[in-house]
Amino acid sequence: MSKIVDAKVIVTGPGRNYVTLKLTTADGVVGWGDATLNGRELAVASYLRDHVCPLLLGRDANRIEDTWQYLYKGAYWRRGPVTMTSIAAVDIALWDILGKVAGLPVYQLLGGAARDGVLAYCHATGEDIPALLDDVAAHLDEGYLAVRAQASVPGVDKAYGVPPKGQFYEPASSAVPEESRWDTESYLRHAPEVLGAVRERFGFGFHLLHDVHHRLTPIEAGRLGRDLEPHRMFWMEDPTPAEDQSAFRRIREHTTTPIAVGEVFNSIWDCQQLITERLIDYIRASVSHAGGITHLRRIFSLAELYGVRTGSHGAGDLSPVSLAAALHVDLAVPNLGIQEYMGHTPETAEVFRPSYSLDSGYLHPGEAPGLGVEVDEEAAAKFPYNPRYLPVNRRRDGAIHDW
Ligand code: GCO
Ligand code: MG
Repeated sequence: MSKIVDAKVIVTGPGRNYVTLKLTTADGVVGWGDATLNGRELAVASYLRDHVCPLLLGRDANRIEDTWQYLYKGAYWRRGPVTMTSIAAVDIALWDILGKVAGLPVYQLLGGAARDGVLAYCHATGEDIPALLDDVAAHLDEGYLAVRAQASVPGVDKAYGVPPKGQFYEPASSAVPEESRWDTESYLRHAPEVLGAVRERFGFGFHLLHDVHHRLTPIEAGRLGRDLEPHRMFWMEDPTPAEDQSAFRRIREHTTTPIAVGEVFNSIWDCQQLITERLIDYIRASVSHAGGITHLRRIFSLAELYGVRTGSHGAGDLSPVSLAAALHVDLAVPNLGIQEYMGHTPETAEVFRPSYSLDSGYLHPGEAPGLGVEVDEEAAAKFPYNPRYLPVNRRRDGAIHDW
């Protein structure tokens, strides 16, 4: 029995906002969990501080599954991003503690490495096609074997995935959501041209990915998928709003372009139909939004049964604690597809010191016991929280569209 004696929530804004949970056991072992929910950070901080931390004190840190069930079933009100991010943070911190106590990296506790490294995909972006091609070239030179390509869309200001010149991509950029205009027809005409230009210039010797960011209807997504078939995509991500699971059947009827979805999912119930009916090829749930290592593993096991591979969300709005947790799972599961990796800002690196590494396009979580991430609380205190919201998308007529 190793009792939890302290539970503390740290809110910090090193370049962007992160919420981190710190659990300490009676033996002085510290575990870290990521509780960041982009744009709704303080709701999770409060859920943890006000409703979860008091319940953790005195509990046995080793009883990870029991704690998960206690928080999930015990709340009565199930699922939802705030609840599931909070449970995830506790779960991730408990796995970190278990690894540190055992003196083993978490992936060893999950059954050991099922591969030598985790295939990573990076983000390439450009204001126009030539700029995108330069960025793809730079990433291929860095050794990446898989590249996500996004470019501006004619007539659409502030296209998803494209940063202002020379800046790191960070969509949650202002205290009130920025508004952008969306034009589906323009996007549908332009996207195949963009991805075709990438293949024309660099060939087929690397994996090419694209994120639609939930903006199409099923039939539009079917058309896009078909137009992208000559470019042999690794996947087309989030083609339609993710909560409508049966909609994916319509996309499937029209295209062989592989489909990935899941970054907004919180539980296995959000993707049960998608997986069991084989409507997708990759499940992209994130460890810190979908109930932590315990629950993500359950989702990935269900996916394995149906031939669906994994592709964990790894955007910069998940902290390095989250990325480390995802990498331990990635290394151990049999059905890994790929891991998103966009890195973090230098300010973030002042607060979080991970031991994962990138080599020749593959990530590895490292051999440090637990998750292998150190958090510098003094550095965290130097970066105050700044409210930042994701943008809102409007169509030409002003109606709200999916962002
Ligand atoms: C991705 C995602 C992110 C999200 C972000 C929202 O594929 O990386 O789409 O860019 O927009 O995580 O907070
Ligand atoms: Mg995405």
